[in-house]
Amino acid sequence: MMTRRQAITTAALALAAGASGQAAEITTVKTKESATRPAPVAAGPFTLPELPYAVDALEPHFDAKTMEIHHGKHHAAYVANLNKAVASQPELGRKDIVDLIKGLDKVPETSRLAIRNHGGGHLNHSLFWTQFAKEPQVHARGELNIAIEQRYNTFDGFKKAFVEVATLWFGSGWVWMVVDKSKRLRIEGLPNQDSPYSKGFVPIMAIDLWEHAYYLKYQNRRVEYIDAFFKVLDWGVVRERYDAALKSL
Ligand code: MN3
Repeated sequence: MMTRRQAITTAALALAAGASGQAAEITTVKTKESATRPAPVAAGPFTLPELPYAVDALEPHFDAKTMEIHHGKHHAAYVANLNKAVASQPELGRKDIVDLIKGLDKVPETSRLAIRNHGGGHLNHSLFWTQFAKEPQVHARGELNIAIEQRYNTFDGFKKAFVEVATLWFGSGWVWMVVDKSKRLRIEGLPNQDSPYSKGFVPIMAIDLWEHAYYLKYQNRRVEYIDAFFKVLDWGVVRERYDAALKSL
């Protein structure tokens, strides 16, 4: 299924390629295929991003079944409900998800809570999947490591502080590593699907502490889940996000 934006891009590519070009042929086939498929539930401008690895890539730390349900059901539901929330407001659907969540206070009050919850859920999970790797970089490097050592003395000092907040976090929510407006690193716990972007922070790493993220494998053993999280967290990605955050602030 193509989103409206993809459809526009595809149409533009077809025009650019011309009627005899190879790209135009491929486009024709794709259009025919998608025309025969049933319309998905709550289709709209926002789409579920694919996982950047196989569902079992993070085994044994994150099991395939949890990944499948977490991504394919939970994240998909946030996307579907976000599409419902913007269905009557096409101008909101045209926004980038980060801009939409950054400007939550400008969203009409009637749909603000739905967008905060489901838009936040979509954005948070999109940031979550992309920070892991099968063979991750297990230690921060570069400017990020310097900043961590300045703020938390050592890399392990940071981890200890983060684990403590994540372990003690009460109820559904996320614990984030963010960069604040003064370009300082902070650890922030936020409830539900609230996003650091709505509070003026730039998130660079996060742990999902909703039970759906770990209960199937770890049940009430949250500490083991947090430990597993750090086994697959790719500090190379976190460093890239940190460098980008410094430029954007
Ligand atoms: Mn989740």
